[in-house]
Amino acid sequence: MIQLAAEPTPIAIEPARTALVIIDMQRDFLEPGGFGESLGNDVGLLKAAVEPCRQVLAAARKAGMLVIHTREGHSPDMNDAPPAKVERGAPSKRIGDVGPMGRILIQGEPGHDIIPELYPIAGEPVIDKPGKGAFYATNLGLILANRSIENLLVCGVTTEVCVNTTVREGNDRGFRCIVLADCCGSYFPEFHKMGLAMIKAQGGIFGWVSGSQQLLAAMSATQRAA
Ligand code: TIU
Repeated sequence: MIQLAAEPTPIAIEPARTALVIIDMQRDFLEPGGFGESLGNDVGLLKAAVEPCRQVLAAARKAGMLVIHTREGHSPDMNDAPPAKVERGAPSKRIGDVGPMGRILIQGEPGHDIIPELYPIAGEPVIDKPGKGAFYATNLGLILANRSIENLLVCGVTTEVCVNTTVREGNDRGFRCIVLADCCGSYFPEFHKMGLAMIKAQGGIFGWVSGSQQLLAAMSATQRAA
């Protein structure tokens, strides 16, 4: 068991029943010229999450933990893109428009791909999702059930949008969701803070909040004890 320091309480998790879920660490959100910037955001704000994610990813791989990556986006024909999403707001470019990294948020385009630092390796499921939550209209629940997963360590962007939505979906499906705070990022520092606060409030109403260093320390303590 990994004895993980977390808020509002410590939590014990069994590595074989735990998946690391890395949400939407795509060029479209983290690099200039993609979806995030088209919405008027400073994409540089998400950079701080990359190195903690990289360390956690390396540790999870070494421990043989299930690693799952997600990507938000749509098929090239955009049949899975709700008009209400595509037409929303007044972005400089809409989903499906051509930008410097290809068509915005479209599968197969450079911008839709995961950043090189966190690139998936063979055997790691990559979930393409049309919505903000990773369970909606995907086979994530099936993959987790088939592996008898009970706990999700959640990283990625953005804290208050796709991370929060996925944690709420996962919590309702019975998973213990533990968000690694420094492995997440937002275009709005105050939303990052509040996005985490609302997960762990009320005795952990949606889940737990921990951090990369707490997880790494807990994992090495487990290995030393073994
Ligand atoms: N805009 C924003 O904060 N996020 C998204 O649109 N998607 C994800 O969070 N992945």
